[in-house]
Amino acid sequence: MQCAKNGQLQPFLHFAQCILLYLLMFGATDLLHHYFKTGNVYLESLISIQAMEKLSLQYRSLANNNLQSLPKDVFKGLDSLTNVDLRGNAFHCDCKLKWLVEWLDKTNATVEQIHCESPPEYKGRKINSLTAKDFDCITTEFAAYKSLPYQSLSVDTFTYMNDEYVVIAQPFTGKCMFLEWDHVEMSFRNYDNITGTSTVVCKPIVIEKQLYVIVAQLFGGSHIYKRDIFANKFIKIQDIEILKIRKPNDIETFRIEENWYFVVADSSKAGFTTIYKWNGNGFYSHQSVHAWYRDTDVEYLELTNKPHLILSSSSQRPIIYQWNKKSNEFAKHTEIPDTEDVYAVKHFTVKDDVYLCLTRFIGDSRVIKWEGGSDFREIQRMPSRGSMVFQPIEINNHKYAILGSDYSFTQVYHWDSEKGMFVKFQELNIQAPRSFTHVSIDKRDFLFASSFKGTTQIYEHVIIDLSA
Ligand SMILES: *[C@@H]1O[C@H](CO)[C@@H](O)[C@H](O)[C@H]1NC(C)=O
Ligand SMILES: *[C@@H]1O[C@H](CO)[C@@H](O)[C@H](O)[C@H]1NC(C)=O
Ligand SMILES: [Ca+2]
Repeated sequence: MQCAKNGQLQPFLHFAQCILLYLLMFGATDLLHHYFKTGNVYLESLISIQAMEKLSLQYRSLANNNLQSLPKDVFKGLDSLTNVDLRGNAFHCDCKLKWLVEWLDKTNATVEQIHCESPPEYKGRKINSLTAKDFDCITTEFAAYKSLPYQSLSVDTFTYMNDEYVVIAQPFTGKCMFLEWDHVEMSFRNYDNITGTSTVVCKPIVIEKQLYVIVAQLFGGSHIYKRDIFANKFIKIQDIEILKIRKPNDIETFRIEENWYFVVADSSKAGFTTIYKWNGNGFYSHQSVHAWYRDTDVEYLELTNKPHLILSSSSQRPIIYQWNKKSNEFAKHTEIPDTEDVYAVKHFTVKDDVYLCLTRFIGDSRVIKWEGGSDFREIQRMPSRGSMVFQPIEINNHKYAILGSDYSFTQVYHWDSEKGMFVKFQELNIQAPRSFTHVSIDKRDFLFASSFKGTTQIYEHVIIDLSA
């Protein structure tokens, strides 16, 4: 029941109820009894609820009520309180009571000593010995935002002409579908498409304000497109050698000393994983690193300021290549030991430490820490059931790792910096997920989850204050 609206009281019939409710709400049953016994209810003289608050409600007792919590703002506006008795209750000291701790800290009223009854770690603690810092009330969640009615493989985000875009590879319609953010409607809308066949990866790369898109296809070869600003469309500028790239599975882009590169992992037996370099007019093959291995994934990262590539293959352990400054090429550096059947490797950092998420289709996916050189230490294992992606993601200082599954729920893990490992966080229902991509627009954070068999899902990363 709303008793006051815009400072005005509701009609008189409500008014009497409001007074009653008000007194009951604050447990001022003594006052209530007193007023009704003596018939001393000066309704007419009460102009507003605020006026009543300023009346003589200086002493407030909520003692011996077995209360576990108190509604927030129960004392709001009661500036004249001088005594509050909350003894004899069974307070549950969780986020819902955080406001009381803050209020106790700043009120001038005398409050009798009170204690927490629960949770166990706080049982017997004096409530006024707690501080707001004792309550960890901020949590996050990936909340369903929208589903897009098509299957997808790669999802990438990029900034172009000061706007944020998303490009999604649709294998069955053969499209690279571009989405842009509508700042007025606050939603994603179609921007343009590049139409082809069996598209597996659409990789954007912006070089000197010019947008290029590497479109990898299983059939009909792979191509490079350029955004033509004047014609306002994508035009094909280049084909990628069909002899080297037969069955592309993954593409990464990177920059080493002012030069732009991309690398295509090729998963056919006769293909070559190849690095291409931008020469000002087009991309030219720079180095083929791996032949005959059926590479499923490539990862680019820098370790002690040196560029590295990690290649995952279905036929052998992940191989790490290191950039050689003299030859301007990658050279084999080491391999990750004791790791068979790794489908993909992705890295993340915690302070200066580099960690790797290793995806395995069946068995256990793993998190390992790179201790320099050829030394790795296992941090933890996660059971995998048909996993094709294990993606680390950082959103506003929260670190996650998302393990997709073809046979069960996708598991979101959250990094626990005290434990130095991931802990279970949330389950998502996505059919055959293939990539997870963080898209940050207008101070909002989205997670795009591609799906090979169902609909592409968008989640919004939301922050929840449990004390609110
Ligand atoms: C407590 O008393 C001080 C000094 O009289 C005053 O400045 C302050 O506003 C009071 N605080 C509250 C919450 O009423
Ligand atoms: C891109 O494709 C979608 C459907 O797949 C269509 O609705 C949209 O109009 C296309 N956009 C352009 C610019 O052609
Ligand atoms: Ca990759």
